Amino acid sequence: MKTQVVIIGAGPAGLLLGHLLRQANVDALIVERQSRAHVEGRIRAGVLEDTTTNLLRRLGLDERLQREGLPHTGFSLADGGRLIRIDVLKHTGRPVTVYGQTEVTQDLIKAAPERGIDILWEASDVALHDVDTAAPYVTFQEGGNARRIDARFVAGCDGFHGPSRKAVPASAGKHFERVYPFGWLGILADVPPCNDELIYANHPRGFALASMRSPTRSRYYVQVSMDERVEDWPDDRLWNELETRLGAEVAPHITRGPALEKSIAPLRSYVFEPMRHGSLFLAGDAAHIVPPTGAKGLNLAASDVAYLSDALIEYFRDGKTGGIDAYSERALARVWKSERFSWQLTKLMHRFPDDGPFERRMQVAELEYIASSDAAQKSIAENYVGLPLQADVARRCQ
Ligand code: FAS
Ligand code: PHB
Repeated sequence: MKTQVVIIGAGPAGLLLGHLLRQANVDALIVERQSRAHVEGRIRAGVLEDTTTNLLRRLGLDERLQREGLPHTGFSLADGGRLIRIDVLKHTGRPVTVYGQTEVTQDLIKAAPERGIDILWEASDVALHDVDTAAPYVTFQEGGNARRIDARFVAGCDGFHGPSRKAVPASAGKHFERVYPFGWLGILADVPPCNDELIYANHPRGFALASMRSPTRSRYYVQVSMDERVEDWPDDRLWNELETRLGAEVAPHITRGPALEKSIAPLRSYVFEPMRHGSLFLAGDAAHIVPPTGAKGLNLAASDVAYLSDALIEYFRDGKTGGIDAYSERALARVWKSERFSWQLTKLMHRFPDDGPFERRMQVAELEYIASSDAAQKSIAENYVGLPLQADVARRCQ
């Protein structure tokens, strides 16, 4: 098989890229390891920046998002039972939208066939070849048959554990990583949310987050140590812990119900540089990971793809290489600012096992400062709604 861009991975990054390239008549093929049902069933992110919703609107794939997405003008930080509301609309003029990554993925997959986007599901042993040449190719097994796709470029959108990043020679790449000494135990339940907006809570027993997917479906998280297992957390224990950590004001509004999904996600900050090697471009979790505290993971994948699609379209339409040559530097500039915000909010809102009284006093002082300073709240707000894309790319992505 031959195409212009072969995309590895049918997560948000790969699917958005495939749609944006197709819309500009650039040929692309998506190769995905899992089944369609597996990908469509994943429960992950919940908050979209307008960077992401703009891309869906530009693709004409925001009909369900407009109908079911929940615009949020703020969120709260809770500490010692006190809620500090960050009014993102007042400080930035922009809202965020609560709409699950699951829904985004389903919308993009559903629209693929009618738009001539081929997704090869259940591809195994995916391997990248000759990425440092102008004629790279990808091999894989599909239904027991060995397959090969030749392309001009390879887009590695295969997440943290995929093969693309590993196709970059060790001498050509740099890793930056911080692994956190805890994870997030998440529960999804068909119960009404306890609050109209998200609440991030710092409690002596650890962090908790009250989020949602719709007026009838809630998503909650508690910080747990890495030696804990989902089996250690029957639903009642988790609901009790959420009531304790979210505080006496919120607890009476928590409605309990059976878990539709319950899982523990590890937390890490990770960046791989550069995000391009020869004919291979990395986008999304294949190149970087953030702790979900800042709701940046999915949105960074979208901003990477805004830059990458813009660059590849320029190359195939005008034969220019300015965009692809600038891709890594442009994407990383936004990635590092989101890494900083996610790391800072994680440090502020979690209890670290090695922290002592001084570190706790720093958290208290920072929360006190945020509660009393418009400037501090504006800073958090502009990072939470998403820092701007480079102006020329932003204009084309509207
Ligand atoms: P993805 O990991 O979503 O997609 C990569 C795709 O590549 C997958 O479909 C995978 O099957 C495929 N793939 C992997 N190896 C392959 C191979 N060898 N061949 C072919 N295909 C291959 N972000 C938030 O903002 N908020 C959250 O609450 C949040 N919760 C998360 C919970 C979990 C458990 C995880 C793992 C991540 C969470 N994230 C969250 C981050 C998440 O939303 C990512 O940022 C987002 O999925 C990134 O999208 P992609 O880059 O497309 O990567
Ligand atoms: C979610 O609803 O899954 C969610 C929301 C905000 C975050 C992380 C996760 O920061």
